[in-house]
Amino acid sequence: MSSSQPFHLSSPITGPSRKKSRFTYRHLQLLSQSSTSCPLRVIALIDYDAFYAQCEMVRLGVAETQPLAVQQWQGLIAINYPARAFGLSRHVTVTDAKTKCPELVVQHVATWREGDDRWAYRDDAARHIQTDKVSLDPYRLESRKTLALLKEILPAPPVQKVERASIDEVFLDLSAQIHGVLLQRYPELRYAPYDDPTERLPLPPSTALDWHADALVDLDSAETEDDDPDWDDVVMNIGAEIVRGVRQSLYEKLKYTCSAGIARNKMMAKLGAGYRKPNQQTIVRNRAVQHFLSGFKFTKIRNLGGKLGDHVVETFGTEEITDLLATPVEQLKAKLGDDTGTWLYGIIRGEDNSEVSSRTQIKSMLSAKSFRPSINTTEQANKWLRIFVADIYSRLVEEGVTENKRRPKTITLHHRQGAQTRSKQLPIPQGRKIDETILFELAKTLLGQIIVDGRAWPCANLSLSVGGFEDGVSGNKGIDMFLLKGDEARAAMEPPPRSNTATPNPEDTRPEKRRKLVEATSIARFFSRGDSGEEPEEEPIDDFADEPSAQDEVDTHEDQTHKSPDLQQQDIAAYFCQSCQKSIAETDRAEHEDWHFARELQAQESPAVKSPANSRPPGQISTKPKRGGIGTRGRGSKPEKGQSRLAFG
Ligand code: DCP
Ligand code: CA
Repeated sequence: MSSSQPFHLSSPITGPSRKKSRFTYRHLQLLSQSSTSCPLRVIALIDYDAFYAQCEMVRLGVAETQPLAVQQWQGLIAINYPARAFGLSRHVTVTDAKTKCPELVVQHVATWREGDDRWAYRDDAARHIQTDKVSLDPYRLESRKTLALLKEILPAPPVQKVERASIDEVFLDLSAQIHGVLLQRYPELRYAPYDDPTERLPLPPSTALDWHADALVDLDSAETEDDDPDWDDVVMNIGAEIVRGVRQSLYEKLKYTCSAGIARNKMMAKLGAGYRKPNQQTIVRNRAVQHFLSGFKFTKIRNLGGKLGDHVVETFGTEEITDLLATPVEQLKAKLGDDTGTWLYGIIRGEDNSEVSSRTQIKSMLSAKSFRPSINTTEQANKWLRIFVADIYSRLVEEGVTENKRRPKTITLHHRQGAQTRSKQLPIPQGRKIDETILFELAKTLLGQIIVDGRAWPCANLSLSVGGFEDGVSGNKGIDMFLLKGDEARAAMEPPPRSNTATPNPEDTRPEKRRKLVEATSIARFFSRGDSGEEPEEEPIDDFADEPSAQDEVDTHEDQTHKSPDLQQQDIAAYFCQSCQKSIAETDRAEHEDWHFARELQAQESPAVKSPANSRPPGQISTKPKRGGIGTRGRGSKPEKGQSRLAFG
C-alpha cells in the first residue's frame, strides 16, 4: 500500500507552521536497526488475560462466558473475567467464591505426587497439600505454544525481536518491521535528499490516524489532538496495527485473548498494557507520556518496586512521580549516586533504553516446596528431593538435554529454617549423561552437606535448582565433543585464533574470564556472543513457571510471593549489589559482577553508554508492577477529533 496523499509542506491547521518533521533520515535508519536510541522506536508488551484461567478454559473447552477460577490448595490464583464480574478476586476463598458465583467452575492446578512419574490433574489435590507439589507445567507449555506462534507470525529475525518477560508476558520490538512498512507505504522516505542523513523528514500526510477500537492515552497538556501527526504517531499507529493482527491470530489459532501496551519503550509499554483489560490494546503516544506517567506512583515502575523504590521514597518523602519531577537532577544524583540519580531522572520522564532481548532460552529451573508443618527427617526430605528431581528432569528433557542440545552446569539446594536460608551448590559432572539418578545423588549430597552443618531440622522449605545452562554440540560433533568441558568444547568448535589475538599477560592476575574480556577487541563482541552462559550477555531468562506458587511458598502474600522473583531470591543466599541497589542471589553473583565489569569496559569504549539500570543486569529480574487502578482510571481514553479515526494510505 502506498500513500495516495502528497506530503504537505506546512500545517494548514495550527500555527506556527512546521514545514518538516522533527525526525531525520538518520532516525529512520536507526529504526531499521531496532536501535535503543531511536526516537521512533515502537515496543509492545503482550500480557495474557487471566492466564492460568484461560489455559484451563482452553484445556477443558468451556464456553467463553463461563466463570472459571484456578484453585491452588485452599486459595484461588487466577480468575477469568466472567468470574471477576461477580466480584471474585485472588483474595476470595474457594467457599466464598462459590457462594458469590454458584455457577463457578473451579479447577485445581495439576500436582506431582510421590510415586507417580508425572504430574496429573487430581480431584483430591486440595486435600493433599502435605503430600503433593504443584506443577505449573501445563501453563508453561501453553506459554511456550503462544510464544512459538508469535515467532511464526512475526517476520524472521533479525527483524523479529521477541522477549519472554514472564510466563504470560512478551515484549516485542516492532521497530524494524515498522520501518519496512513505512518505506513500503511512503516510498518518498527511502532516500535522503543530497544523501544527507541529518536532513529532516517531510511531514506525514495530515490525515488523522485510525486507531480503531484501541485505547489511546490522553495527550500531555501542551498537546492537542488537532496538532498534525508526526512520524512518531505514524509508527505507533502501524505498531498498533501489527499488534492487533498478532492478537487476532493468537485468538484464532490458540483461543487466547491478551491485552497489549504499545509505546516508545518497555517501561511505557508495560504500563500501557495494564491500562485497559481484558482483550484490549492501549497506545501511549510520545505526546502522551508525561500525562500518563503523572498518574502513577514511581514505585509501580519496573525496577522501582523493591528496595531501590523504598529508598527513594524514604529519601524524598514521596511516592508520586509528579513530586519527583520537580527535583533537579543534581539533587537526585547527590542523594542516590550519579548513576541511579541520572537513571531515575530519565525514568520518571518516560525514558527507558533497555533492549528487547531476543534471547528466550531458559537459564535456570527451580522446583520448590514449603512445608506446613515443617519436616524433620532425612527420609521425608529425600522424598521431596525425588519429586523435585522428577520435575526438573522432565523439564530438562523438554529443554533438549537428552539430545545434548543444552546442559546445566550446576545444581543448588536451598534450605530454609524459620527466616534463615542456606544454599549449597555442586557442579554437575561433565563426563556423563544427565539422568534422574545422577541428579538425585547430587541432591542427596547437597542435603547431606546442609545436615552436617547442623540445624537442618525442622525445615520449612526446600528447593532444588539447576542453572548455568550451556549449549551442547549438535550435528556431527557427537556426544564426545559435548562431554568436553564448556570452554574446551567451545575452543574445539571455534576457528583457530587469528594472528593478532593477544597473548595473555602472565602478570595479569585477573580471573581468566575477565582477561578474556579485556582481550576482546570490542565489548560489543562480548555482548553479542551467541554461545554459552559462561560470559554474561544479557539478563538470564529463568524458567518462570518454576517460581514457587503462592501457597506453595510461604503464606499467601498474594501477588508478591508468586510473582516476585526478588522475594524468591531473598530466600536463597543473597548479597546486595551497591551499583544496582538490588538484592542478587548469591548463586548469580559471579555472573552479575562480570556483567558490571563488562559494562565498565563498554563505558570506557563508548562515552554514550547508558546507566546500568537502563538494561537489566543478570540476576536481576523485573518485578511485575500491579496493574490497573494505578491512578489511571477514569482518565478519558476516548480519542478526540483530528487523530482519532482515520486511515493512512
Ligand atoms: N499468578 C499466581 N499467583 C499470583 C499472581 C499470579 O499464581 N499471586 C499466576 C496466575 C496468573 C498468572 O500468574 O494467571 C499471570 O499473572 P497476572 O498477574 O498476569 O494475572 P492474570 O494473567 O491472571 O490476570 P490479568 O488479566 O490481570 O493479567
Ligand atoms: Ca496476565
